[in-house]
Amino acid sequence: MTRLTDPATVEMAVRQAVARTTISDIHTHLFPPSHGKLLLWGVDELLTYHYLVAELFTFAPRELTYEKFWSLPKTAQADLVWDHVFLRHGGLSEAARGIITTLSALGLDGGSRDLGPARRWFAAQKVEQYLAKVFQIANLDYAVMTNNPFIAAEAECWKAGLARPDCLKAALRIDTLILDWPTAAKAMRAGGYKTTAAGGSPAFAQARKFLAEWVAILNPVYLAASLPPDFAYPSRAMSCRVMDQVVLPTAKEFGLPLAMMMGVRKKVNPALLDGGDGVGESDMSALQNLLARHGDAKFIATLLSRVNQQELCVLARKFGHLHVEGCWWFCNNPSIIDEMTRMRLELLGVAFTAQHSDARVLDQLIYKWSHGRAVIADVLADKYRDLFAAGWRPTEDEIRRDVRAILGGSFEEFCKK
Ligand code: RAT
Ligand code: ZN
Repeated sequence: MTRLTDPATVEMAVRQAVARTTISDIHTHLFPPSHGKLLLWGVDELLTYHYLVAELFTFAPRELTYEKFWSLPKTAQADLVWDHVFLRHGGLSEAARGIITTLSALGLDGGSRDLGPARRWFAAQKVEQYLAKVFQIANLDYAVMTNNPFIAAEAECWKAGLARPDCLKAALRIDTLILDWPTAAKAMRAGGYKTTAAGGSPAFAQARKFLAEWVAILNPVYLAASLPPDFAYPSRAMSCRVMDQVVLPTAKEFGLPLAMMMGVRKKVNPALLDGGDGVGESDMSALQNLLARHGDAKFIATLLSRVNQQELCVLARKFGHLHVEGCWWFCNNPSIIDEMTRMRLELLGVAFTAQHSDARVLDQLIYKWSHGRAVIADVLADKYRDLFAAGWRPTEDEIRRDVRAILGGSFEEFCKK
């Protein structure tokens, strides 16, 4: 392939590649359509996304209590978000803009003040075909789900062997196991495993069997846990014993990376339900110690606090068995994605995954990726311009390869190595 010899052509090739590359979305909260109500989709689910419910309560009058809001039917909750976040105030937040991007991309009137037409349009969709349409608009090959065997409603669907489309891969989510052993032990006991609240070697051996069973059921791409800012390793805490005697041996046995999602202050405001968690700066020595002691395991990390991002990149330069991914949750905003993606390219080249959608509602794949692609294209265009100015002349193939790398390719290479 010929080398591109003028900067305008390079920029065009970069923007085209970002727009056209098929993305692998490595962290979502989607479910197979066969799992029924677990898979959220449609305009009322979009409007009641916990990011927007939290925003509603920044505006809502005092008479609208949390209890009152949660007691309403979904459509009435959605109406309240629509009224306060979009009609009485400009929907300028990232989550609010996302609704408008999504409706417009689906061919609906993004400027309408009336939810009626959108509601009628969604009511006429069939979920299986709609899923394929959303994947095609977002241009994804697959999305990785979050599969929690400690949630009974989820576990039942998997045990029933319901169909799963190829475009949805699993991730085995184990927060409960690491952070709340007594509850995990109780759930495993209910499944026939001899686990005791006190833990200990025989109970941990049973927990490893439990995980092995779920690895067989789900065929996950990785194991994952969301952890608080003060998560420490090593320590005398039960979480550390579970890590050493259950989680890491399982990860190593099956060659599965352990995804550390660090920095969540759980239930800062429990009344907001899913929207009630906050953020804190993580003690990165926990991750550093894990990496230093377990060179034979693989780790993926996404950090919730903006403050931790540089330290995370530096760790990834020190340890090849760490893969950095995503601008997570409160970092999934254009200004922060821009900053983080620049820093990652500057420190890591293309050995990272720029973003995951974290979509909880199927339709969110559309806006999370259209917004994400726009920022990533701007950043890459700048970086290629600087490289061109330094004397490098890339080919279109090389540009496409690098774009794919940060949108799924590097992750796949990491999982294979
Ligand atoms: O972004 C979110 O939707 C959060 O509520 C969490 O789901 C977070 O992404 C997680 O996976 O724990
Ligand atoms: Zn998530």
